[in-house]
Amino acid sequence: MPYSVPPLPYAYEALEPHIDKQTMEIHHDKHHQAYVDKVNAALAGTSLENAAIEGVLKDLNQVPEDKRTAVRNNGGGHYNHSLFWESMAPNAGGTPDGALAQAIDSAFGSFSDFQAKLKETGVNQFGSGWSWLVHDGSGLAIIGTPNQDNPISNGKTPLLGVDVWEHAYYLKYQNRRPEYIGAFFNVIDWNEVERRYQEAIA
Ligand code: MN3
Repeated sequence: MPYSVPPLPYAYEALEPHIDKQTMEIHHDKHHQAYVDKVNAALAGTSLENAAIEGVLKDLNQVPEDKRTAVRNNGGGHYNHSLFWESMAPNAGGTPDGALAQAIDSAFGSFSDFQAKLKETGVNQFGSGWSWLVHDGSGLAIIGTPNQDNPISNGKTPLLGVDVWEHAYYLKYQNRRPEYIGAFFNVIDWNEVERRYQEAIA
């Protein structure tokens, strides 16, 4: 089965005013669709055409060499955006609680230190990429990745990612990436991030 773009789990305008409707329409319907079309084209006719995208990205060396860059970029784009839509929700934001809140405090000092580091990593990502909260096998960490690379290709589990490609914010925020990342904190679905954290430590 070729990959397909999952439906957005809320309305395009649901994240207003933090993320605007037009950005969501273009980002979900056009950008994500383009990644899906291109990874499907790259994997068509290979032994991986029915493989789950997560497994493909965990070991990119299994991808035929002449398809590997296309799969890394576009398969990564598909996987990253699928996570991204689910990491946001209307009437969300705030702070995590329970075990995840404790893990954040112990890894970063405090929730506001965590916020500052996720933001700084996104602001300092040169060009296009992502800033991630990951579980690296021993605990929580924040890392940046260029382009559509994903932490799973380096053995880490992504818990939360903020897309810092210009297409994620330019219509509303233009060059103000720090402001966009600040606004992103108002739409994080901490229940989903907590669910991923519990899965990572299970
Ligand atoms: Mn994007």
